[in-house]
Amino acid sequence: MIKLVIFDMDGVLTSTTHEHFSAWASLFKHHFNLEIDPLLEVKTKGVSRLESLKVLLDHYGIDINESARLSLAQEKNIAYQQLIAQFDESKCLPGVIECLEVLKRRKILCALGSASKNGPFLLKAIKLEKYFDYVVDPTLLRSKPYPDIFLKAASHFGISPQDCLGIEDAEAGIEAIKRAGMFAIGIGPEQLNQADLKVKTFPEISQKLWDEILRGKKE
Ligand code: B16
Ligand code: MG
Repeated sequence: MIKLVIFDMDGVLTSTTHEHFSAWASLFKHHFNLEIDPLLEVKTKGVSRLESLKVLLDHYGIDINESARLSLAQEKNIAYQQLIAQFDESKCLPGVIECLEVLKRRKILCALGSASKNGPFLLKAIKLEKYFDYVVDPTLLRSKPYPDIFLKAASHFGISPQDCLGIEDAEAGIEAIKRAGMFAIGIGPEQLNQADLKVKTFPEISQKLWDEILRGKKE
């Protein structure tokens, strides 16, 4: 029986993928005069800021020290925050509010399990804060695909991972949910083969299907 649902942010509640990637693109143009390949976007999805930077630096064979990395990551974040400054409730992805209402009616706990340190800001901006019982702080935890973020949410409530469900749009995130021993819903355009259930958008999950999933009958 599912007692806790852990939501990812980017690609699940709202989409910030474009904003993250354009902030990286301006940074690489400015510092290295490089146009970053759009195909790299998928590799930066769901992983932490520093991991995303590593993916891009490794791809272009750029070797810089730790303090230069931290400074680039900080600069990227300033650019990113400018791009999301005007986010409001119109940025919620289709069916998100209806899904949160279903869970609230059934008294199922909800947590945010995002790799983003901007998660609390976004949750407030898109007016979903009232639906969430807990927000995991990813600061000291290992980045997805490690299961830490999902396990932290479960342990906060003392709920067994098998009574938790995670919802993710990225390969790294689905792997993290499965490594945590939880039921994984994959959402969005990617294949996400490891997911227990894969949908393109929330409205695809009917009331009947929610019933089955929440009762743990959907294997
Ligand atoms: P920040 P999610 C992830 O969000 C993004 O998909 C990823 O591109 C980003 O690097 C990461 O958050 C960290 O974000 O720089 O704001 O701390 O999918 O885990 O909600
Ligand atoms: Mg995501």
